[in-house]
Amino acid sequence: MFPFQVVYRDETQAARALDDERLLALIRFRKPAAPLIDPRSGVIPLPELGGSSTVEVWLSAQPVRVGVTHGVSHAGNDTVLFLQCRLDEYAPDALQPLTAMAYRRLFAAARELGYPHLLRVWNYFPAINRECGGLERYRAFCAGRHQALVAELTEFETHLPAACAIGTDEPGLRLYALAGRTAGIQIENPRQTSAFHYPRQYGPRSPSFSRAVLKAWGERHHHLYISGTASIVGHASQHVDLMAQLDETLFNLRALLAQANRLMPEPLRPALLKVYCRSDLDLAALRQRIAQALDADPPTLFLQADICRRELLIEIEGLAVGSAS
Ligand code: 3EB
Repeated sequence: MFPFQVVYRDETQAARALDDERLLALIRFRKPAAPLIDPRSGVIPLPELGGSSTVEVWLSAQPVRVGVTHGVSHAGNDTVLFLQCRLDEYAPDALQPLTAMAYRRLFAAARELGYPHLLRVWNYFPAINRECGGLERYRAFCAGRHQALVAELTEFETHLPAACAIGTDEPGLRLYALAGRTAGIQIENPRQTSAFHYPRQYGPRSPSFSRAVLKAWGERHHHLYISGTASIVGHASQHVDLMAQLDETLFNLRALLAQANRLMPEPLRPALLKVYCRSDLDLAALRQRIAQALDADPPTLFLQADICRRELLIEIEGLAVGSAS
């Protein structure tokens, strides 16, 4: 059995979702209206493209316990823990120590509650491409994350969570994470240099994440948490044209799925995608290319966002599932 499932719903379903005792997380996509009260409720402050108003709903298979520990809000069942933390930035050039602290808190809360394995982390903060104190803020973020992960993980290069790091227009560093009682399997992409081995030209500390994490939640129930994937081959960004970047990104996603499928009796199926793009676009054309390349038409959410390299126009992350019978 899967310990939880993730679905997209129309925003009109939000109130009903919050009444459900099996709700692990409810994510809205827009400007944050009110401060967080419910530990299960979060905001990814990015405009949704395409005219619909979507909420992301994480539903647990069992009853959920909620709380706040070390400033981290959390909701968990017997198997997984959803965590979130939002920190104010006290200075724009202090993102590194703030990020390190946020990660330390995530680990402290996850460990204390008995879910020591971070499987997936979503990172959002403003002005991701701005230079502050001589360093691009994305690179400062990477330095802080690296500092915390080196300290917290006993085996750094083989137990990195899957991740994405996305630029917003709203203040505050927001981290969302999924943690498990047991570890997942780190998957790297044969077409791409592992991000934790990127050369120094991309910043003083390499981005500490894995391309995907494969998690067996039972003999026949697998989740693949797919990191933000972009038009990067080796370590270099490819193409200036958006559609060419999309096609390269889809090649990367296919290669990543194939790599994970080597460990699977039956192929994983893409179940949910999130597409971040810098500008508003012809979504119909994008949807068509995605469906064609992946031979699947999973629910897909399009968000307008800044990507962590200036030249990148699009990034895709998501979830694939395997439930062989
Ligand atoms: C890349 O492949 C593109 O820093 O957490 C993708 C996914 C990217 C996660 C992160 C960055 C991150 O390097 C950017």
